[in-house]
Amino acid sequence: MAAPEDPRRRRVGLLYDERMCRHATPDGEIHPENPDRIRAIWQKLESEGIPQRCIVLSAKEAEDKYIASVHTQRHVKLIKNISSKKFNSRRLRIASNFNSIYFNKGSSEAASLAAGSLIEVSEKVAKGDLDSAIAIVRPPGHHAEPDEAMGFCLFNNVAIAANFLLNERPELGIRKMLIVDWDVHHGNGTQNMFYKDPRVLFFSVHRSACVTTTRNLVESVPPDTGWFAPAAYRTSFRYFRRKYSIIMFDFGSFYPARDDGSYCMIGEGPGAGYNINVPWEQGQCGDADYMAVWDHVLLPVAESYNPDIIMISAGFDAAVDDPLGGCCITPYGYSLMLKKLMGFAQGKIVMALEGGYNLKSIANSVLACAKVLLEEKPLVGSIEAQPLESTWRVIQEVCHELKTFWPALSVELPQKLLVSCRRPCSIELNLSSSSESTVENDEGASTTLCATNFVDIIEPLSKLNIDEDNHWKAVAPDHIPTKQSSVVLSEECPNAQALMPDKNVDGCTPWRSVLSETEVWYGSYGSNMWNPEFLCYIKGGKVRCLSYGQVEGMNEPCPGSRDKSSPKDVIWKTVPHRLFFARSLTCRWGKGGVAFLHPESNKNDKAYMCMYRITLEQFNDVLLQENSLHQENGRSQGAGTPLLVLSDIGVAAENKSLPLEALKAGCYSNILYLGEEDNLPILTMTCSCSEIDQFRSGELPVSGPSNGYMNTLVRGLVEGKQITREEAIAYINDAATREL
Ligand code: Q9C
Ligand code: ZN
Repeated sequence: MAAPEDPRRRRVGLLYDERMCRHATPDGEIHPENPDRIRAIWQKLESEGIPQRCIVLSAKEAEDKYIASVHTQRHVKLIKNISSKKFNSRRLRIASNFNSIYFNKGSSEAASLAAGSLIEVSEKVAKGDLDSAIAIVRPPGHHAEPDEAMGFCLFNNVAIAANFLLNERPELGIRKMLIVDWDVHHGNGTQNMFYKDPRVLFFSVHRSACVTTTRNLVESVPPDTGWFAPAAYRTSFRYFRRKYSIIMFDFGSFYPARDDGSYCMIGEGPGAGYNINVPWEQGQCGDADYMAVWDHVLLPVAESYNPDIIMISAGFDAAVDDPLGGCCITPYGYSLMLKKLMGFAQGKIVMALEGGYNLKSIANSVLACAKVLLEEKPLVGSIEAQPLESTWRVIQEVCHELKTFWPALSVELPQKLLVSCRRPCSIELNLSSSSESTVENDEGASTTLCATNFVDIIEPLSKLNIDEDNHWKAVAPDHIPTKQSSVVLSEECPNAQALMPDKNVDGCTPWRSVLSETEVWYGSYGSNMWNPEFLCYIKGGKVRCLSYGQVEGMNEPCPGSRDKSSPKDVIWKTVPHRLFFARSLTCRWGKGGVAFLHPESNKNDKAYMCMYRITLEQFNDVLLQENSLHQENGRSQGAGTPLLVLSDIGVAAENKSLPLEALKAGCYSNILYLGEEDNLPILTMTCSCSEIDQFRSGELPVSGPSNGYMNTLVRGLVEGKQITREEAIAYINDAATREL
């Protein structure tokens, strides 16, 4: 609490309150978002004597009316009351209705304190009582939507404070604010709350959830390597992987797995141009990538916008060694990102903790930021790597999207950068370490190096010279992709490994390695048309966590495939088959029918199909999961013989369909051969021909899709850019109502 004697000394507010540690999992279950996070940060700052150099504040609960400025009354009431006794019996069930949320007896208070803390420090910074502030709060806030808690977030702390300054304290002169969200996840809640508001420029850099069609980027496999010739094919597969692993391996979903983190989301109405998303196409982004985005996007825009205050949704889950993020920002990187923002808004900066799950990484990163705000010593450190090739591509897309609003973004990036190389990344190192592992941070060691001028330090970044020799050198295509995806996986479905067949077989069983050399198109015509949905069968995951339209009973986790690498390509096609809905209850979708394709073709019918290029090994794993056999039957099934081998494809090709005896208990026991694309067979799974008769006779029920299922189908079709929403609805309705 020491009052600063030196009048030039920066007045930095530091807020921490032990009461926010009372929000914890109800049953003591391990969770990344746990009380130790803020304790670890506080202890680190104390051990470095930081609190003594700051103005230490404690938390106040936010008043309901301020929270209700961005949340619905219903949501405020729920979160405020969820910890009370009368919710004891319902708390667990209510939490399970939200995506990635838990509640206990301390949650209501902690949530109000976190929001109140942000109001408190923001007001003081806006007034000028403080130059800047760090609020070490939890639960985090940026995922919280007006009427929904999600992603470990209950109230949207930053949005509440931003709204407070703009609407409740106009006399403080805050008319324009910049919110920088550098948490590794998209700040969907904050974006939403100010989407039409030009007074808030929202900038988020995050890993992307959006699954883009890579077809235009990916060459097709060279001709005359037929799918039936695995040996010949191998060469092209290797070649393909080497060439394209970069753009493919992160292909898939990253929380929150929605499409609103896209750079196309630029704001609406008067807010158009005031929403900027920078979605990374892959993990591994680090200091150099963030600096590139700062230099080429954020800073030029901030310069023109000239905000009155900057709020940072400062998650530290893009930090090196974070168990969820997969990126690698060092404490020095964070300090640079922050330092570069201090040139705006007269240095009025409010930092709010969001995510960040490696205790050591977050403690060291916050420490580095605190030192920057205190401005006591010049920054010290260096950035070794160069931005990834994909970073320049993303920057280019973002600039293209926004240059009409921000002329400063019109400058062409040097062509050289766009065809640049990628750098080596210590990804293996990062992934093998958990939060318990020792992290040698360079904070202490590097203080011996001393730069006198800030410009000296950032200079090397602008010179990021491209080493032509480095081209593709660091790709390491054979192991990066799978390792990278397994990080995401373990978060999505911690039990995935346990559910996997073959779990204790070290290395690949022979059939797996053979079938992994062949690729097929898996044609999906149901919920799997929506990419994140299909990726559950590859990466693993709780289906319901990823989807919006949550459906009752849809809580069966998918173990994913043994080979978790993403589909190599996605394309759409229509096929002359009848789509229909049948069965009235499934464990995965609850009430309502599921999609089937009539096994026989009919030239008057047309069904949309989203085709994923995967290996035959993966197809086998998908087949098991789609038939829900991985649990009851998985061990013997998976470990023993595959359901579908190369010669079966030949049989299917001849007869157009192939019923699989081993799957006859499942819904989709019949393999259809739908032709070829790029010399690869197109396969799908549906019911058997005899079941068609049973559906017709009423022996087996025919039933339209439930609302949730319908939503997923429409989403898949619309996001696949095949048809409009209206057309999609009409298409599904027609399939659901026309007589079989
Ligand atoms: N399918 C923040 O960092 N992941 N939130 C759950 C379940 C949730 C992260 C995955 C990640 C939330 C503030
Ligand atoms: Zn996060």
